[in-house]
Amino acid sequence: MKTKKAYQLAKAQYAALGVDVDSAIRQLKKIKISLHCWQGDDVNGFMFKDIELSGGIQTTGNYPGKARTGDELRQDLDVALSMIPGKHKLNLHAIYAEPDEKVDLDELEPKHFEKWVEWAKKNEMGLDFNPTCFSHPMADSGFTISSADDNVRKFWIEHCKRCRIIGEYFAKETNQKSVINFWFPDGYKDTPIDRDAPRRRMASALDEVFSVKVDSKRVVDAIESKVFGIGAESYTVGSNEFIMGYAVKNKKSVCLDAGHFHPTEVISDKIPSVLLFTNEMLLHVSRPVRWDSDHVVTFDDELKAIAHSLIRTGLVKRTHIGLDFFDASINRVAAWVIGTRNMLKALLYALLEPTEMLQKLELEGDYTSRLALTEELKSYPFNAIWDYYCEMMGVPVREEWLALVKQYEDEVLSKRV
Ligand code: RNT
Ligand code: ZN
Repeated sequence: MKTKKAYQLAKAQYAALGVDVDSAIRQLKKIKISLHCWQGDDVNGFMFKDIELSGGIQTTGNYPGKARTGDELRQDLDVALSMIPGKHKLNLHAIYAEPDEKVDLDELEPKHFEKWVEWAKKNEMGLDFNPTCFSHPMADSGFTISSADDNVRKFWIEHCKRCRIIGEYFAKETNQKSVINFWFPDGYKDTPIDRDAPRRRMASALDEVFSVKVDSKRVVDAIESKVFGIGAESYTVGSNEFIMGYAVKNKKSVCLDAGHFHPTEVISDKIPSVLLFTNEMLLHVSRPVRWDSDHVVTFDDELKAIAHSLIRTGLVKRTHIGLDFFDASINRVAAWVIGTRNMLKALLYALLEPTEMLQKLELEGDYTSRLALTEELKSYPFNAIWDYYCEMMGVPVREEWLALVKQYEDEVLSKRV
């Protein structure tokens, strides 16, 4: 193995600090990342043609080669997955259904996702799910399940109920838990008079959605808060307090999206607090640049802090790690590869920390040593362990993957016109 020599030297350096590198690798191998299908086609889906993305989210760029069909998206995912070490999950949105006939969101059934299930089984992957409460005429008012219009509210409640049945089907078929994430864009552009009624309506709509009995051992319901979206700058029904309160009261999971808080707030600090009062959690790892701009996840300080929060405490066992970004200005397969490899790298980086030793220093009040060692650790030969892990798992080492993505772009993506 070409990475072995550097790995052995690095291993010895970590061992001197009391870090067991092989155990870190074993732990990393078990962690699954849920790849979001929507990076592959700019959140378009296959159910409706030429629909504009709504709900206050936006994809920018028109890089050639986006997937137009389920088969193309699966082909692109296969390529991305061949460059990502480990077995992972796919996170589907409802609009990625492939019905034979025209159906609407309130008519979706498990059979409309058969092709995805077949693909997931073939790849030994789990499937997570999301109702799509945007990019649809019924969401044009800016409100979905908290709408004051009975018809609109009923439509979205029905859609969400069906999504839970579909999630249960995914879990049964793949024999892995399915996390269903509920996010609603509901809100006002300008200052509302009544900040209370929409929240009451959202709470009772959620009660109705969750009244459908599904196997709670297999299906995890998560709800995602947001501070604001484009066009809903003044009021968001599903605010952080609303979502936290609802989840804790009703024993649901919270989804923390890295881009859904004020710019100086970080989810790495929220993780332990949320998990103190809930059983499981979903993360939407994303990278906000000034706002919820959903940039590709990079190996930055907050990503490392998220990984530390999960690993140091063991909370990773109760956390479902999903990704959420959509960049149409670069090769979309590369976006998946970069973001997912970075998430895994950050987890490995955290796993290679002598946490017990640092914790002891902290308890003893030796903050000088705590700072000195955490800073020195930043330049330990972590990359040698990562390279070895990639080679061991049969995926490209370092930037080798880039040439393969470029080749795929030349041979396949550039022909999609
Ligand atoms: C929107 C939320 C939500 C979406 C996906 C597509 O701000 O983050 O999770 O990004 O459902
Ligand atoms: Zn999100």
